[in-house]
Amino acid sequence: MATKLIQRQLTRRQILGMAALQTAATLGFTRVGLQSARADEPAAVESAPAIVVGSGYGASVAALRLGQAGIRTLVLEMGRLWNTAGPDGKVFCNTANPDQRSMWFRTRTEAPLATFLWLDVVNKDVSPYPGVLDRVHFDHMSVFVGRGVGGGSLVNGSMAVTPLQSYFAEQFPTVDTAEMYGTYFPRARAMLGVNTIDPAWFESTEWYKFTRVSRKHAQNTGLKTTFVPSVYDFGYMQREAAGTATKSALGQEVIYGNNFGKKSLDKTYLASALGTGNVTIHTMEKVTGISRAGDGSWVLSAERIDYSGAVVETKQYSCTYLFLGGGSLGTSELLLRSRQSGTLPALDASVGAGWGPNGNTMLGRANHLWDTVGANQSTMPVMGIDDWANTDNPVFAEIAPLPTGLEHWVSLYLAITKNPQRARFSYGSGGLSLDWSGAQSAVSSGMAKKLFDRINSANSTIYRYDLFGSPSRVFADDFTYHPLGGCVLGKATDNYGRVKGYSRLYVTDGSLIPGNIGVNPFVTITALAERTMARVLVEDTAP
Ligand code: FAE
Repeated sequence: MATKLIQRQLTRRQILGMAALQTAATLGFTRVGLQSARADEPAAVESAPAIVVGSGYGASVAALRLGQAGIRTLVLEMGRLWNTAGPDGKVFCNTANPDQRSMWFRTRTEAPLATFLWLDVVNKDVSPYPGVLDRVHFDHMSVFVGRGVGGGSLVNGSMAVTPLQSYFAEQFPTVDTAEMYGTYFPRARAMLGVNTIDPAWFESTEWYKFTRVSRKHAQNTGLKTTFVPSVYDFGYMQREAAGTATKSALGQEVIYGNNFGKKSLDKTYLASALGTGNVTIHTMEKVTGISRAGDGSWVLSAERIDYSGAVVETKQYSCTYLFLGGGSLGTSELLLRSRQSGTLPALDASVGAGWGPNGNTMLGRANHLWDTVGANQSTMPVMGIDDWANTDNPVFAEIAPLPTGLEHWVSLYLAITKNPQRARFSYGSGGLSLDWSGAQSAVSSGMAKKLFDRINSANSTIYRYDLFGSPSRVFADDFTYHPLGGCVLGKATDNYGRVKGYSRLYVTDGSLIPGNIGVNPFVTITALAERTMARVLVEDTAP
């Protein structure tokens, strides 16, 4: 009875939170909270007991658990709130017709697939705007990240995969795996709204023919495939297919946002966080530096930008507890920049180290003319080829869609390889740099090649050479969707994400993961953040 009541209250709280997000968007606020939707609210809250930087997975967990503990919390997010419809009546644009909403201050989109039949038909000119997807370029690696309230959850493929317990233990030898798999992974999956596709529907729908074809080719090679869970609502997707719901995953929407169907963080953790009444989000504000005041409180400098990217205000905030959730790039940059400027001199030497792209490599295979993959493809991947147990060459390859609306005979994959190479971030006059090399990427593509050479050989097929720009490029190993590391758990932090050298400073995002986790990472990031918050709220915030 009591549990039911709590559940009902939480749901009502979540609804209130979502309403706050909606109202703020409608009125064009840059601050979102249950109180901030009121017109008589005083100007910006400049100090709060807790501040969370960013609003991706790690940040959203921190915001919710702080809010539930009754701690007034401010979330600072450099991107916009994605909840107002553009002139076409939609919040987000799709991959076929990208406009200014697609990319973070670009004049042309930079999609992962550069070309089709070697033609420059994928990318489009757009006007600069705080769009939802960013591609951050380093010398030999570029990193895709989400920008906006919800971070990567706004642009990702929704694959909600729990890593193999043995590999998690290998990567995190100091973490109690029984507790992770018994408590924090289940908690994360429940909060994220993870669901699985109905196998019968999967076998019959035209929208996943591309996956069934890739599965057949894997089976012909003697390889194992596995369904992967998702935070895209498969009930909604079935209604899309039946023509009773507006198409989103079946309407070529994904990397520039989904208008429907996806349980992004603004629908789950962040809505619940706002529902506590203790959490306020400031949007379009980038935190640029961290220092410590004489009384031990944290002082943050931030720049508020407008939709042209111009800095319209420089702000200062202060707080007692500071949680960094800017993602692998954002958190590493902030810490290194603060050390460089002399405001955080006691950071551990390992800050910036332990970075990896989760072994990402994308590639396409050309199928036989009779092996059609279907003109209609869902944008949400639901299956992977699981060859991780192959100790000579461990690879987990997600079967990715290429939804063009035309038959193209392409089987596309995002391979996650067990690439042991790591790199280090540093901060200097040119900003953040990363010493990842082309030779380190070649380790990932070499592993992907070993697996897919076997698949091609078993099916008498070849690679596609036309998808990644230069004339004969097969393996796109120079970009990643999964930036991991830079502030590794147990190295730059203690075993719970407390930053070494400082008290009441925490990291809760993907920078804690040492470069590779073997599967798509957001469930792991969420579960680790749950573990950190459970510990910190008991041990560090007690009166
Ligand atoms: P993240 O979600 O990146 O959030 C960081 C937030 O902080 C962003 O909103 C930033 O704008 C903001 N920020 C950064 N610096 C600052 C600052 N200085 N001041 C204020 N705000 C700041 O962090 N993972 C999966 O598990 N499954 C998938 O299917 C999947 N598909 C993907 C597809 C794409 C196209 C992309 C780009 C990623 C995909 N990922 C997927 C990766 C996943 O989204 C990513 O690992 C998480 O979003 C990382 O979570 P964090 O909490 O580390």
